[in-house]
Amino acid sequence: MYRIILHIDMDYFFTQIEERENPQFKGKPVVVGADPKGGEGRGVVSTANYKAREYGIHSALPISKAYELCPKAIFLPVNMELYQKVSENIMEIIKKYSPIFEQVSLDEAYLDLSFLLPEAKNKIILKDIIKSRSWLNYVPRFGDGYKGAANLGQELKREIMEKEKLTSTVGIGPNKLIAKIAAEKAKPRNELCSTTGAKPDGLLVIQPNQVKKFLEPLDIEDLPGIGPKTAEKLRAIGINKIKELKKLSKAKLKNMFGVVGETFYERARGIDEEEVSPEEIIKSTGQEHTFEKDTRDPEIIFENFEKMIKEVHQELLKNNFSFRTITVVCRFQGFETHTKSKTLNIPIRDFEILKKEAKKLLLKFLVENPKLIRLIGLKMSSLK
Ligand code: TTP
Ligand code: MG
Ligand code: MG
Repeated sequence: MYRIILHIDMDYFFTQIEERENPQFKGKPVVVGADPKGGEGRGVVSTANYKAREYGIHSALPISKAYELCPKAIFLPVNMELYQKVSENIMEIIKKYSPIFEQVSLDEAYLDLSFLLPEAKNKIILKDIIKSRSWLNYVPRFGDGYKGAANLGQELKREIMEKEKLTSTVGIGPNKLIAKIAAEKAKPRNELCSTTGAKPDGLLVIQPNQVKKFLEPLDIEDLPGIGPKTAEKLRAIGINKIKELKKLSKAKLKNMFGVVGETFYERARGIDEEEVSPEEIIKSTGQEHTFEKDTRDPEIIFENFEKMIKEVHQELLKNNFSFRTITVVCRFQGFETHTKSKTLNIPIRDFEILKKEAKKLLLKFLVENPKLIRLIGLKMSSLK
């Protein structure tokens, strides 16, 4: 089905909020994350503003490394309460722009804008959604089709700036995949948007007939789902660009990467049927814990892990969610990081099952790898 999807993501979110609250930080490198403790700190960077990124600092980097790269940066603790409040305010603004809204993280959301399509009036599904509110008034206000979507996107950015004094980036395309990549490419931190030649100004529209030309020159790691490990395997056989990835058959990709390989085949061609789904507002929840010292002491490890299981479970109950997938993260000495997951047949919320499955996963790490452990994490996803 022909659709128009918008993706919006706030720029350097946590640090931009800190800059807003502390105008004296403007123009200086700012890092939000764990305490660097003069270079001895053991946690990671949550995010860095663009000035700090010039030094090579980015999300998930060890805070000690960030300190080494730029000791004069302003290092701030994570003020989650503030960021959450700002996030709520922003989401309230975003969801006014379409009846079909999905929040994917604190600073990111999708809107289905298909009601702007000239033929939308005739579509029964859309009619139903539109009935309750006068979404079709948006057509005379913004214009229709992709042009209308671009105008709506600009207006959305402007309203967030006016009310929250924060910049954001918008991507628009025929599906979630293209909208997300478009937003990534339009980020003001990218100096040049190589495929279009346009200067990224925080909004990029990719129409259906532009998808192929937009995707093919991009790097394989620009494709959501292809991380450094997958990319390494592909680069080993000479595949670096999406255009090159398209030479591999579905069977070959499945052979190399299992079922997800098939999605790479679709994605390389800009195909993504996933709906903007209002129900799954939070897709995952979890926690991480970095030990004061790398350890193999089962008492320390499991005491922290059980505490984490309890807290994450309580968070789920509070939000009235059940889960299907349990993921355990283990970071060993030297920052080597591994994850293990278990997906259940049906969504549940039972504490005992969670505890049993999560501990089984962690135990596997301990059995398979003799190294000291630096960090453990627990994540629950496929939330309902
Ligand atoms: P992102 O949207 O990934 O990053 P960002 O908003 O900081 O920068 P960009 O302009 O590139 O979008 O993440 C949103 C926030 O989520 C980020 O400000 C901090 C938090 N976060 C973490 O705490 N840890 C992480 O590893 C990542 C990726 C994000
Ligand atoms: Mg962001
Ligand atoms: Mg984001």
